[in-house]
Amino acid sequence: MQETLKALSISDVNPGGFAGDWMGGGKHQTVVSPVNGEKLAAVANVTPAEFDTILGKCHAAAEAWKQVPAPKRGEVVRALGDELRKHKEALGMLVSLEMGKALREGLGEVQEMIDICDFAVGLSRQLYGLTMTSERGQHRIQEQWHPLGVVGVITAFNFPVAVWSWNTAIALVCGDTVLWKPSSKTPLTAIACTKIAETVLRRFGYDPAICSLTIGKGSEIGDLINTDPRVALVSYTGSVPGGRHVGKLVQERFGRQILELGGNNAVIVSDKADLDIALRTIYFGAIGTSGQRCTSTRRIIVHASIYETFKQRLLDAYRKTSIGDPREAKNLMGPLVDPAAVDTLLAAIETVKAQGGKLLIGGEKLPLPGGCYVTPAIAEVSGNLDIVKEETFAPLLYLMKYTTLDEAIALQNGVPQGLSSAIITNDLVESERFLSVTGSDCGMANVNAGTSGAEIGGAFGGEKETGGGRESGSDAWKAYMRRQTTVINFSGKVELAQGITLDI
Ligand code: UN1
Repeated sequence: MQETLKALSISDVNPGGFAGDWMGGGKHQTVVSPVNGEKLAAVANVTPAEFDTILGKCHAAAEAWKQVPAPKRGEVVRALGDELRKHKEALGMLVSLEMGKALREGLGEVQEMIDICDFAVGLSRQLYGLTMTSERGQHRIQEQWHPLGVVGVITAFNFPVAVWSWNTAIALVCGDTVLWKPSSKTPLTAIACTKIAETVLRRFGYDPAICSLTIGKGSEIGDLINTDPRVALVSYTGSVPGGRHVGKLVQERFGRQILELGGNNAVIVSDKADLDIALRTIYFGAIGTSGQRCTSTRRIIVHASIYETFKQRLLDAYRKTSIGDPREAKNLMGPLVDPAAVDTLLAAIETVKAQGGKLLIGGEKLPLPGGCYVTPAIAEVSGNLDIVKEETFAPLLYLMKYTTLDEAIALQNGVPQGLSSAIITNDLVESERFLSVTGSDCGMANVNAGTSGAEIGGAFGGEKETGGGRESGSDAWKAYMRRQTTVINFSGKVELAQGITLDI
């Protein structure tokens, strides 16, 4: 533990604010590891006055940064990726220690950071606009993309470093600066990442306030980000109620926003499925990150003819799940993030039962140090009960039955969230139907692949209460820039559009 903290320059007490200088004159917060209940380190939160200084510097840094040619900005991102490669082991371990995910997943998360840096470096030589034909002779219409300014990045505990990197790597090549407010549950990984970014920016001679940090409560520091017009874009990852709050505040001032909110992801298991594929993808989707991914598999909709067989196979796999210290390779499941998350799971299970569902397995608190370990639960339900429509951020999987594909798709779409979805089938017609306009209504729809574990190359995000935002790959970069449509007249005379004539 000490070795990891040292490798990432984390001290006993760490200032939680950065914009070229480190500062933290606010309340001290002790970070306790859910792995064993031991203290990791303390963080000094920023005060509102310090927030103002940090944002001021981050905003000022944007002026020079936007004028650096994009491929040169890409060089910084390449170096950031290289630095992350060097720190992969330590950072992956700190992710596990701070929020409890299995080390293999902590390392996978850092790999996502490296991957998005590679993607962004290529992007730095693109950032392309379109040209259109003009109705006027010797005119050209063209669009170009300019940086926005400060991007406020508010992240959740469950992907404490990757979500920052998706936003930051793209924002940096787009010419924006970044002000990061991490979850109060995971401030140490945020400090470690900011230190890495600081080293890289200083090495290149750029203003380190380009990657600023502000640690504090969402209701205080988060709202200062949401309401300040100096923050051009707020990229928020969190719960639906959180997103509703952020959305209103940012919209009020006509700021831009990217919302990545809750998921309620289902897998349809067809009678034409390869059940080995179904089992492996659902198992990882449901217990990975202890069910605390926004992409976690929460519902499985199984064809009636294979329902009992598949249920037994899944229960067998669940029985064998090794749960414990996430640093040990044999453990597939670590703790939940904190004792409150355990209470949430136990309460949800009681509600499921009260609403007519049947608990098949799991949902027990384990007597391990730290008090955050549970056994993953499966509940059998008759359909989308009220509790099933909510995202319980814990390893609670709902199992339901279908007979026709129409019915399965209706169940899949019959929740307020729309992030990720999957069908396991070897039938081409079923697969195409699932991906068609009358199929899955989610931002991500997979065939014979699970709901979680999206690659950074695709656009990441979802519909309905998931918020509509897109991050990461594809053309998600466009949300981090402002589009400018330009008309260039090289005719030597004035010709008005829409055929309007003017005799003067
Ligand atoms: C999240 O849970 O907020 O697709 C992000 C996945 C990961 C990212 C999850 N690549 O599961």
